[in-house]
Amino acid sequence: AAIGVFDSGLGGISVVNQIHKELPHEDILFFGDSAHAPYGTRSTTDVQRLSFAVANHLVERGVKAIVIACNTATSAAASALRQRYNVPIIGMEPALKLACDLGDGKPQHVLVTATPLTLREKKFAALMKRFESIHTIEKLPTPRLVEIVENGQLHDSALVYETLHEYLDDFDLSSINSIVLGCTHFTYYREYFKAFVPSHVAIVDGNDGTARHLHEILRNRDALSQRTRLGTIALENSSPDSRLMALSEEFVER
Ligand code: DGN
Repeated sequence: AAIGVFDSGLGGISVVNQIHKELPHEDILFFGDSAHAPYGTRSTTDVQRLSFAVANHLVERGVKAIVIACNTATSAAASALRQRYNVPIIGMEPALKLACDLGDGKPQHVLVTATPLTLREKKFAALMKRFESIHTIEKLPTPRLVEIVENGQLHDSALVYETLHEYLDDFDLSSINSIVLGCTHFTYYREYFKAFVPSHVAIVDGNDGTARHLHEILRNRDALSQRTRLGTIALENSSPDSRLMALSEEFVER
């Protein structure tokens, strides 16, 4: 059986790529819900309803696990999904722990970028609570970075830099230790962020941690593929707009 992966749109393909690196013999079925993107500016109940629709589809396709390759859908729906389905549900969260750990015990100043929904949900508040007594954590909702990916404008560097200016010019970046890319769409901006911020600022995301977590869960369940050939990556999208499929194919690293 394949591993099911979904996102509100195309950001989750970056997680697919990381899973394929971590578990090269697994088949992966990715579903991008671009017809309903973005999730990040919707209400929690809306995102729950949409997540259930996608998870139902993946379970009907017989997947052995579901990775919610979206911080937003994880915040809103992961625990509800876990109650409904028997397959393991692997979620994501902004990689705040990774960012704080980079300081080797020294207090860190961390800027967390994510969607508005992720940053206002209880899940993120609980995560922040674990670290804010020692570290300085600032939240920065950056929903336009989702739109640029979904509109296929990621190569428009003038637009990207203009957007980064809008979001980041109010911060004293020289005092920041790291920026967390707390939305799977943002990982495509890694090089832009690197070029934009002072060189001492680390850029971290949760893709690697999610792929390793999935690996561990499948291993514990004895559910890893025993094949030796390379796994396949299949892409699906809810949008009838064929440009989104073409864009999806560009993101995937087979
Ligand atoms: N890719 C999603 C995330 O990681 O939060 C959100 C994208 C969106 O729908 N705004």
